[in-house]
Amino acid sequence: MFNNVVVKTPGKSYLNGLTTSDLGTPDYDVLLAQHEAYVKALEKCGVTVTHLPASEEFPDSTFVEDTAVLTPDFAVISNPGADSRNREIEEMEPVLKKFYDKMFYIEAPGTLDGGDVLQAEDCFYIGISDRTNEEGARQLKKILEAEGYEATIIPLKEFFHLKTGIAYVGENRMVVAGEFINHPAFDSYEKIIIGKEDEYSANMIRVNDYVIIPKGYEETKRKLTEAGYETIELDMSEVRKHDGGLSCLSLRF
Ligand code: CIR
Repeated sequence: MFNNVVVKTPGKSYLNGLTTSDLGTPDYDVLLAQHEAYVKALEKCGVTVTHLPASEEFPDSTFVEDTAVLTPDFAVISNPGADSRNREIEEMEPVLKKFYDKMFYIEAPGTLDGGDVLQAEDCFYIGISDRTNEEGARQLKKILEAEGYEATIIPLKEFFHLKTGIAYVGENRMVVAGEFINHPAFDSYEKIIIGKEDEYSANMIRVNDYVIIPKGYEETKRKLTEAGYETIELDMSEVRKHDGGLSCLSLRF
């Protein structure tokens, strides 16, 4: 159960942010409308939304997920692996301090993006990617284990972030794509498998009674409906142009 989320309006500088995609330049007005629809969907899920203003200094800072790892009892401030994003944590730390007394920090030379961290009940999975290095993953594992959670480190082969290709939707079910479909770390879960052409839709979020999925993936929607979930579909076109997905746009706790 999530009670709170933090989101941040994308700034105009979003257009100068990082991307590996060849999907074209985002349309800022459409992006704002998509972000507003995202916030409305979260409100429908019953959470209180802390809505931060845009920060033009950090073009990618609407992707708040990368700045922290949150549990009910403590927050871990990450150390984002992209230089242009690293200081986003300076804007997020004071916000999270209002909610948490217990704070931990990933410290250099460790780097970690929250997009590389997946929680499934008491188990965490930590991806090693271009953004999260071994040292960062090791630091987070140590913090989590000391707090009573299990943590497994997963070196990524192809995906950008761990959660680019996997989501936990509750009831011991993992939504998996690509390199995670046959990954032994997820053998104990019931799997909802996403095909190659629908890979983008593996980044979805379960928020209380709903699973929010990207619009335009009928097969994915069908699989979730069949498994008993109520879905909300959102157009993510302008977010996708900068390698973002549904999970990236919020911190949920
Ligand atoms: C970046 O390259 O950092 C952003 N353009 C996209 C970040 C996406 N975040 C995420 O998957 N958690």
